[in-house]
Amino acid sequence: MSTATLPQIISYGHALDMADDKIGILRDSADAADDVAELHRRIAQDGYLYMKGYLDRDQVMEARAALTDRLAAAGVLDEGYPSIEGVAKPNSGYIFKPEITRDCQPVQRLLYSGRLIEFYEKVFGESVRHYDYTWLRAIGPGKGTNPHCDLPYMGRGTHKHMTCWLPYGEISYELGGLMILEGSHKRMDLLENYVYRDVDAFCENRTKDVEKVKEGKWTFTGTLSHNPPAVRNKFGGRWLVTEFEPGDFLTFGMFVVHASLDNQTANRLRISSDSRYQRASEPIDERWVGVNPPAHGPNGKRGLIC
Ligand SMILES: O=C(O)CCC(=O)C(=O)O
Repeated sequence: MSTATLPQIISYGHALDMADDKIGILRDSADAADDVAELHRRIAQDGYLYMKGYLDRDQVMEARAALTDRLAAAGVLDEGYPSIEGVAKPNSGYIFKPEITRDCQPVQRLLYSGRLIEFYEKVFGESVRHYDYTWLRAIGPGKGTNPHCDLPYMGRGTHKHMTCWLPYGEISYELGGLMILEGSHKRMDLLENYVYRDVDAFCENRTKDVEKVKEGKWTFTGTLSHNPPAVRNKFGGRWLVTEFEPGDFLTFGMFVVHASLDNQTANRLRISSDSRYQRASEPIDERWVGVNPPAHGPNGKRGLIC
């Protein structure tokens, strides 16, 4: 696919620069699915693998149906439409609902058994452990996610784990999927003062920090920037985008800068999950383990003397 036919891409309220050296298309690695050495080469080089059509489309759509039923029960869908269409109520905003994945067997099966787990076993070369927490996003019209790396949110165990971003349905440029900043994982010169900071760590000898934590506020949100074009100008590389289909997934490491396109539809929700996988032999971040993981709540906070 050439970038010449791309519509204007908007992310976090900013129009991206559409010049060929500033925007590109995610590389589809489905062709290398059975060649582990090549997958490793691409992870090292690109920082990500976009596996187009790798998963069973029907299984993904079954998971979508289960999720949209739960979104309907949670009262966030417009009742004038069949729930499977995922039509948002007006002003629905950015809906984050990890809890609806917990007892949702079609989602649990899709993400944590079968083809996806076998894929990570192949990539990691050993048994795989996944986080028990599943980030489920149903993003209404408006802004998507701002540029960040994942490590600040999940860096207390291994740093070699991977995120799997998975769309539940077709995601056009208008509906707004994930985008990756090309080569950003290699820019440790620009990342090192940002990426190792833990969003749940705070200075317990600083009254202001302690007050914020008590009020349930962040002292550091993990955001790298609110301005995707400015991040690109600083890091170089291109923002890499695509239109997603059910069966696709995009996986990447903890040091890759990514963000999402804004949802420019009138009323559709963009439904996706992000889940995490690591080598079973490596330490795991305790915030994401258990039936009801601590996550970024009070039990996830860590006081430091700074
Ligand atoms: O879906 C999104 O908008 C953000 C997802 C994300 O940041 C992630 O998968 O790490």
